[in-house]
This record gives sequence, structure tokens and C-alpha cells, in this order.
Amino acid sequence: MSNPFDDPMSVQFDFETGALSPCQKKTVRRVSDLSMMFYDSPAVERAILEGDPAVYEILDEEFISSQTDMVLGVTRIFPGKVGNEYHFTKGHFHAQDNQAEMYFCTRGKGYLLLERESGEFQVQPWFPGAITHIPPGWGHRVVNTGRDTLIFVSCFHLSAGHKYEPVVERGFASVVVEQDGQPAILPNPRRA
Ligand code: S6P
Ligand code: ZN
Repeated sequence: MSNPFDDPMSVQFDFETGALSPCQKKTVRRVSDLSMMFYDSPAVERAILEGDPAVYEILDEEFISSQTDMVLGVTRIFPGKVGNEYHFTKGHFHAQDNQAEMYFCTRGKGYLLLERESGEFQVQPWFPGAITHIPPGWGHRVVNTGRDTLIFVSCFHLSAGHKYEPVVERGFASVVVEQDGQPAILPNPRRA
């Protein structure tokens, strides 16, 4: 039987809303799904009691051909904070540590945090038009510091997988918080 993904295929991406059409899978992550990630635990408890708001959602479309397994993902991080820490993606390494990824910011503003398990760390300011190649071995998290939804498109192999444990255990080297009305990049208190 022929595989429909062996033929070229286009999908539509809406720069305004981040909608992807068609879209096979939608995942919503709420504060309760990220409870180990924000450093201010009492603020996490309060946010959950006050309605457990959505922090971000992921729209995925998989292109599983007979020879490869590319995925196009759209992530929409809603504006907001837990305590004084801005909303972010959970962040992960790839389970297959030889797998890279492309990230393309299309709306909003914030930072891309990148960290190797050896501890090497980078913060890239992120804005529409920034396209980042994430080489193998670099964990990645996006932080939304703006008042608008931050939208980005990712492209990766499904077989790359996700490894969340190092981030759950110790977070990234820095946290991005609001200080005097401005974003500030500070050392992660969980690493003190
Ligand atoms: C997958 C890729 C993205 C993220 C998404 C949510 O390799 O990096 O599609 O899965 O941005 O982030 P997270 O950290 O919750 O998986
Ligand atoms: Zn990834």
C-alpha cells in the first residue's frame, strides 16, 4: 500500500493566530503540568487553586513517510507569570542525543534558553524572524516575556523523542523573572 507522506504535501500556518491546518494533535500544558518547573512553589499552588490556567499549547502535524519521520510543531505560549517568573515551555533534551531541531519565532517576544548537560548555557533574545538551529545535545526552553502570545514553529524528527528528567530535576541555569517591570535573567535559585 502506498504511503501518502511519500508525496509532497503542504499545510497552512496562520501567522496571526498560529493555527495549523490540518493539525493531527493538540496538547495543552497548564500550571499543574509544570508544577515542578516554576521556582516559586507557593505561587504555583495559588495559580492551580485559582483555576489552573493554560501556560501554552502545542499543535503537531506528523509527516511519517516510508523513509523519514518529520514533525512540524507550533507552540503558543500565553502571556503571564507564576509569581514573578514568566510563562515558559517545560523544556527538554532530545532522547536521541544526536538529534537537532529548528525553531522559528513568528510572533511575540522573549528568550530561548539553551543548555548542555555539561552545564554550558546560552540565552538568546527571541523575536519574530529569529530562526535558531538547536544542535544535538542542547536542552531548549522558550520564555514569553511579552504581553502578547509568543508563537514559534519547530521542525524535528519524531524519533528524536523528549527527555524531560534533567529539567525536572534542576531546571535551567537561569530563570527569567519580572523585576521593576522589566524582564531580568537571574541565576536559578534551585541550583543555589
Ligand atoms: C519538540 C519541540 C517542540 C516542543 C514544544 C513544547 O522537540 O522542541 O515541539 O515539544 O515547544 O515544549 P516542551 O518542552 O513542553 O516539549
Ligand atoms: Zn525539542
